Amino acid sequence: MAYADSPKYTLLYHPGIPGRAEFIRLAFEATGTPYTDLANSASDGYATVRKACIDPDALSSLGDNPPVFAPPALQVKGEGKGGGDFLISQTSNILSYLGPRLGLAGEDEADKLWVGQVVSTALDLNNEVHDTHHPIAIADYYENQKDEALKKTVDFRKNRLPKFFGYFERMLKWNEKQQGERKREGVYLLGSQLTMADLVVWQVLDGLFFAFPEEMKARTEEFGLLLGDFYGSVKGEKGLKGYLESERRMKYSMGIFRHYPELDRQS
Ligand SMILES: N[C@@H](CCC(=O)N[C@@H](CS)C(=O)NCC(=O)O)C(=O)O
Repeated sequence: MAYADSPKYTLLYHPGIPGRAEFIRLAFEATGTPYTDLANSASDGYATVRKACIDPDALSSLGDNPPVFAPPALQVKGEGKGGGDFLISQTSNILSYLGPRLGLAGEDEADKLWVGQVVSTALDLNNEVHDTHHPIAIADYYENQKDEALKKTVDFRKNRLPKFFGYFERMLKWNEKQQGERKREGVYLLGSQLTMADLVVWQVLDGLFFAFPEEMKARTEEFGLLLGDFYGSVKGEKGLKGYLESERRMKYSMGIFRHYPELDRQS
């Protein structure tokens, strides 16, 4: 596709895994926003991602943009300071940039900040999930840190999961009260329509269902509002449903959400 006809947004990330880029994909997919997923769509796409986001010696990125520490990054056509492309990184930063532009940040300034607050909390949980299988060294194999991973995961499942789930349920209950009789199409964390908060929390829950199926089954009764009503409602959202059933939705494998049966709840 010629540059002039290409979508405004390009996502730069590793190929073949949902990873942290999935939060950004969900925002595009749920709103029907065109985007290019560079490493998954062009044969030399990942070379560009590596140059822009992974080169440890880079003193700039994609033209005049500052260096990036790690993917994901978002390229926005023509929005750079000198008229070139704009490049930003850090998942939470990208999501707060896109939120108001895609209509996923609520209705006013307070909503925008509250959406950011829930998104940041869900991304904290996402990081803790990652640390269950890599508690010691990010660049080393899981097999070399199995004992520590088990200790970390037992605490995570026992203490951290219910703390995060309890918080998200309190958000759902708070929002239900705020909305009163207002008509809503689904179950939301903030306001009466889908926001970035719903998408990010949903994605972490979905990954947890894959990584710890036994733990999640056991928690479903206790957190029915979150793991039943909310999870099911967001999954069925217009725009998202088709994507989740499509081939574009990549499978979990060796990314943040991994299924190691020995780390799951033992019956
Ligand atoms: N806090 C960053 C974390 C970025 C990150 O850890 N990216 C991973 C892929 S999901 C990566 O490639 N990391 C390489 C590294 O940290 O050395 C974000 O949310 O964007």
